[in-house]
Amino acid sequence: MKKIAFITGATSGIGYSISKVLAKDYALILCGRRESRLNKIENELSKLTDIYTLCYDIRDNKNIIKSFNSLPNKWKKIYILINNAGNAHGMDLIHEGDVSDWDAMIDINVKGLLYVSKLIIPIMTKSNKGIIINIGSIAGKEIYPKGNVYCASKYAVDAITKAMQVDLNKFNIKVSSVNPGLVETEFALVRFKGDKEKANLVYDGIKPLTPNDVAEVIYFIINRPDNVNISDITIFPKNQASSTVINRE
Ligand code: NDP
Ligand code: 8X3
Repeated sequence: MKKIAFITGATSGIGYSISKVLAKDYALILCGRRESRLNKIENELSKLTDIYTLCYDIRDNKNIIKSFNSLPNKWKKIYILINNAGNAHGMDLIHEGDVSDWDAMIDINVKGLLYVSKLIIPIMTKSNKGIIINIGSIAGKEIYPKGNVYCASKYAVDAITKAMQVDLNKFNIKVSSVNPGLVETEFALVRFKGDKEKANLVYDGIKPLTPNDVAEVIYFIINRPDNVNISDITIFPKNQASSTVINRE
């Protein structure tokens, strides 16, 4: 079997594109909550490589552990971990935010990433090799109005990436952080709870990144020579200069 890549949030957007790009070279463990999507993607990509799907909510550590333990031994030799699952929930002034949105962002974007990493890193430290790529965001580099808790969750991802780089350095594990600006996925639809009009405004008048643009950068990072680690990369669409400076036509 090919080397194994474990991808969280593989059911849509960036995670799905990463799965397609990596299917050429790796066997894939694909995770997400939407089982029907996982099955569809498995059907599509199993023409290219071996696929194993794990269906869980990344907030539920017990279930993650159970799913992970259900993997056949040969599937546990994970070489690449892509911590991608995550979303923004709501966009409100700090004192007007919904507490359940805050919980979702901290529990999914931060704690979920930690739960998964805690299971997979020991495999890498034991084998003294591995690549971890954490999907952060420009929101983890600069705060923007009403971004508050989502930004906090992505600043946490940035800190966790740096902490991984320090703690895992002696284990020969490469850790990278990929920080996109505006990418057209289901992200805005989730943030605005299905409100298509609001979601469309996010990309109004610009040509946003596609999820494939981000996946190609990840492919590039993975395929650097053994002595090279891309520590941190920020990717914008051409029309974007920062979280708030966006050239809309
Ligand atoms: P999508 O909404 O298209 O994809 C999000 C993915 O995360 C889905 O596969 C979803 O799967 C998974 N996910 C969400 N919540 C959970 C959960 N509770 N348990 C398990 N899986 C979950 O958005 P993107 O592809 O844009 O987002 C991917 C990553 O990129 C996120 O971390 C996001 O913060 C980051 N990002 C996105 C940007 C953008 O502009 N789109 C820019 C910068 C960073 P399912 O629903 O099946 O569980
Ligand atoms: C997604 C990019 O600017 O919508 O992380 O927060 S932004």
